[in-house]
Amino acid sequence: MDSKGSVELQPGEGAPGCPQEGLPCPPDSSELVRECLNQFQLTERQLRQIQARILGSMELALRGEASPVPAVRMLPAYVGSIPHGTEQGDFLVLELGATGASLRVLWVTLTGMEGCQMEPRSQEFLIPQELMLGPGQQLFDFAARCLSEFLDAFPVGNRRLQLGFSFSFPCHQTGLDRSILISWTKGFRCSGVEGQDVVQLLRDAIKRQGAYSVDVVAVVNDTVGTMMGCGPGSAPCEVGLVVDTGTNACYMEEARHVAVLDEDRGRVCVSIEWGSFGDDGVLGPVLTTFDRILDQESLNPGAQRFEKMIGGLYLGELVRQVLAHLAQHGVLFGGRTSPALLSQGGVLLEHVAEMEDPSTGTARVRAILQGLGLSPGAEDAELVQRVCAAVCTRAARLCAAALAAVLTRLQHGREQQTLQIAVATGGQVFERHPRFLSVLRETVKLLAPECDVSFTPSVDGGGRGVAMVTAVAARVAAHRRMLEETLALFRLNHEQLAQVQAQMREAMAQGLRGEASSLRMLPTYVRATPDGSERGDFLALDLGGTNFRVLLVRVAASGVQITSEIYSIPEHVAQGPGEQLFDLIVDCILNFQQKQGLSGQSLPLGFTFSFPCRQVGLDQGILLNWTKGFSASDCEGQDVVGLLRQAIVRKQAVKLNVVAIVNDTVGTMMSCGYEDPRCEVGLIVGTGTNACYMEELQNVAGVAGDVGLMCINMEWGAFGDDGSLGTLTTCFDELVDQASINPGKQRFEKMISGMYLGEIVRHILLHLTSLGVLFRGQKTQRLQTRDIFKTKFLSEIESDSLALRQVRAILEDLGLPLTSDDALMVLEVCQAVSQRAAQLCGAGVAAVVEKIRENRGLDKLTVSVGVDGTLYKLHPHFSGLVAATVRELAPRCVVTFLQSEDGSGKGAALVTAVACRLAQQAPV
Ligand code: 0WK
Ligand code: BGC
Ligand code: BGC
Repeated sequence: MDSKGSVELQPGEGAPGCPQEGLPCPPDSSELVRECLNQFQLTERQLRQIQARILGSMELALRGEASPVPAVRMLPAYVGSIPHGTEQGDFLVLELGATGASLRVLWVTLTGMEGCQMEPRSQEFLIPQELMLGPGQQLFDFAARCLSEFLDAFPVGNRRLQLGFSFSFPCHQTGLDRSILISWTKGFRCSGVEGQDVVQLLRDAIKRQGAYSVDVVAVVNDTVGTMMGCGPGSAPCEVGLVVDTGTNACYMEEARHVAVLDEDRGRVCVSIEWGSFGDDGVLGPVLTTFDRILDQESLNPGAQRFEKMIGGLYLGELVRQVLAHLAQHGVLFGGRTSPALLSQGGVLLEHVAEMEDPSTGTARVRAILQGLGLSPGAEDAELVQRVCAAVCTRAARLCAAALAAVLTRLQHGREQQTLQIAVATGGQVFERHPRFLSVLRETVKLLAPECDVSFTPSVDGGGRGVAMVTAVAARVAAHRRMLEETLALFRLNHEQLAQVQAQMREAMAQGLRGEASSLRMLPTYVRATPDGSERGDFLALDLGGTNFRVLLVRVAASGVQITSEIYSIPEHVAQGPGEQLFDLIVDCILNFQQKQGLSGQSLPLGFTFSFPCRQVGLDQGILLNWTKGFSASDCEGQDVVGLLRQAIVRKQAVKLNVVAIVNDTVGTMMSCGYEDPRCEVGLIVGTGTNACYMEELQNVAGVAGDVGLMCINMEWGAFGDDGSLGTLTTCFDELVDQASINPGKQRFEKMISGMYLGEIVRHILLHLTSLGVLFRGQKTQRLQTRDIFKTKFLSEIESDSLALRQVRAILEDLGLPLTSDDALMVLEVCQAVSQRAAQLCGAGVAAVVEKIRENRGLDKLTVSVGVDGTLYKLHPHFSGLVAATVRELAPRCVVTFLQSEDGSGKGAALVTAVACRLAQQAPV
């Protein structure tokens, strides 16, 4: 046992006392016969070594550690679930490569009713040899011609048909309908196909044929079709074993053990491609001289060594080689040969199967040999039968060793001591060869005694199995189409985003001119960003985001120091009497002062109030309307600072000196502007969304003066409240708006901000569930619960580091019964919703920076944007998408986004500090 656990097969363990190939053989004919036949004898020890070696290679490949020349390939087949028999409909199946030089087309009708099966109608087409070795396109055109010739017999009309492509060659599958051919095997070697997607080649050929509209929705390996076609009434098969012209097997592996898959639950079908076992030379010691000759003369020398010892394409050839050898040594047929005996392919599987069949009398054997141009004596027939038996028995025993390795792998994978398993078998060797299955069964019992294996011949060669997979694929494809149709509503192109930018520019101009506009463009009376000379201690309040915060901000030469406390505003207070809300705010201030030892002190206070306010001064702001789930009564139309002062009086608290009320966008701009004087835009993308920027005073109607700048709070959350976003809003946006406490309001905000994205996703999931696309169509109570799908889930689900399995964990916590396909679709829904939000936000920022650039008549503008808000900060891709959209829509602006570290409370304190500084400098 070497370090990697693989077993070295002991050389020369063939016939006792027989020298290896190339050494002279003694003249005695019976000795010669014995030496020939002994070469095909495998000891139990050798079979166990082959079993162990195949198991080792399987587990290496599953872990993705396979050597460059993988002994076995372990190719995931993207078939996760065993069809649940409810599949129904008419499906076409095209089989290529399973039975050598023939192609088969089937029409399979699945009734969806257990035990009620309609006989598939099929037609076989012989593939001309030159097509198997010529340009690939010709082969696929031939397949398309056969398909339409087959369909000519059916009343198809212009019905769209779905086809499953059974392609029996080693392929890297990257999806149910995408499969790259690794290498041809068996008698095929067409050019221009290896490394290509064989589904696309078939689709192109069907299109060139142009006779029928056929969708190729699935491609499967013949072993998968065999496993899936496991006859009704028997235990579902979990292994598919094919011994036809070639040989291979597939089985249901635990998904978590397949390294290339990002899966930890459920099982996935893996095509082993064991035909290539031994291509790394490990079978050397048991290969006979005849195996080596056969391989040298084959289309693919050195490849598919294991297959060439088992597959029906080769058994006849091996027998021919041995018979020719014995004849040439005068042991058979009186030393005479025949063209058939000396030419490749002269002896076929059906010859071997019939001759080897104990029930076939010597007379029949001799007749077959005569058919091959030989004149067999009486003894010849018996010896030929022994040769056939030796070759086929070895094949069956080798196949059993490989199957035993699969059974052991299943035991390992399922951590089971014993195993009860159903194996579906398919292929000519099983159908034609009388003893193959019994030798296989016996040897499996010997090599895997703890496994109780039942063998179920697959009905109609796996055609029904392929149809089942096609039905599942058709369902998956239909679901994908419905998902794409739904998400297409959220995909905004450049023109649409440029349109939003232009509409926002227009609304900004109207708002600044004081005309009707969905953008109120509120003057904030903040005329300057901090110049660093501000000093002092300030209290700051920060209301309107996720948390209500009270802050003590110390502005000193050495910088700004902040101490803060977070308080929660319960929903019933945010939506209760205004007095109660402001009383709670004062209680928090008092609590904070007490904790900070500031009780009794009256520090200048800056109030970040993140709602639309018409300011008539720095310390006076009339609340226009609540947003973001707030609706406290008797506040709208009131001066918020007044309401705070009244509460201070009601609470007999020391007279707090409220100096400034600022919007959180302004606070954020000021806070970042303290570090970077180029910061002239404030952006919030959190519970709500909004932006402010430094506008030329001359452009602001209703405010005296036309020199210098003034910060404008755009209140862009309300953009589109005039219906101008109607072309972009979806039915899901309408549902969210209708269910909100301010229907028809804040439409732009409701497509972008954290308070709403989760709800948009939830409505899309409900819609897709009602279409049966998600969660098997089961609408759970929880999914129908408002706000159950938090926006933070989008950030978690879309994080690159989160594998699908974690996505599933989040969704299962929501009590959603889901498959891995569901998890993937939920991820795509989240991506579509957050991408649209980020792009719309980017279009808004592009409108603002372009406005500033044009205001200043600059060819190029360099500006910074101060940003805050949970969604912007926590979502893995949001900020990047916003920046990309701004680069696309405002290429003449170099925009730096500065994430605000201390929130807008610091900004409010700085606005207060500026106001205090200006007040001190103001001439008395
Ligand atoms: C933190 C700021 C605050 C603002 C909030 C927005 O200090 O003024 O309202 O960000 O983000 P949210 O908390 O709504 O996610
Ligand atoms: C191919 C397999 C196929 C097997 C049986 C082999 O040559 O590589 O993909 O399953 O033949 O048809
Ligand atoms: C408010 C704005 C605020 C924004 C971000 C919106 O709902 O109307 O005033 O700036 O949310 O918090």
